[in-house]
Amino acid sequence: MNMNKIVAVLTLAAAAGAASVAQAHAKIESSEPTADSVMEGAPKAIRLHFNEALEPAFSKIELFDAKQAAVVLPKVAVDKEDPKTMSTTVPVLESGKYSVRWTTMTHDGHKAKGQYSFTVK
Ligand SMILES: [Cu+2]
Repeated sequence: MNMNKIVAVLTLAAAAGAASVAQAHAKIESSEPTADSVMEGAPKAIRLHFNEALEPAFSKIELFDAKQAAVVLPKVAVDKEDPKTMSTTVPVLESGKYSVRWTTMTHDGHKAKGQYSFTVK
């Protein structure tokens, strides 16, 4: 390998490294219910939209009421047509403040988690 080739390979490696850092983790882009929203009626589902495709086996949505008691939810599903979205249905919720906690993993093996709240009037 001559010197020019080595420089070219190193430049490519650096570019690849920069690209993987730039899209390092799944970021939540939007959600239903939206963060900090006050809803007139209880939501029937929680849907979370991300910037990258999600691994269903490592994706989870938990819901807690104002007393931090867990609301039992069905297993989360990643949309077949939109693998950047995961969702679950929710039982009928009484009025109050709820917090959503989510964890997920993208196809590159990076895990991400977050939480937000919404209020049912
Ligand atoms: Cu990543």
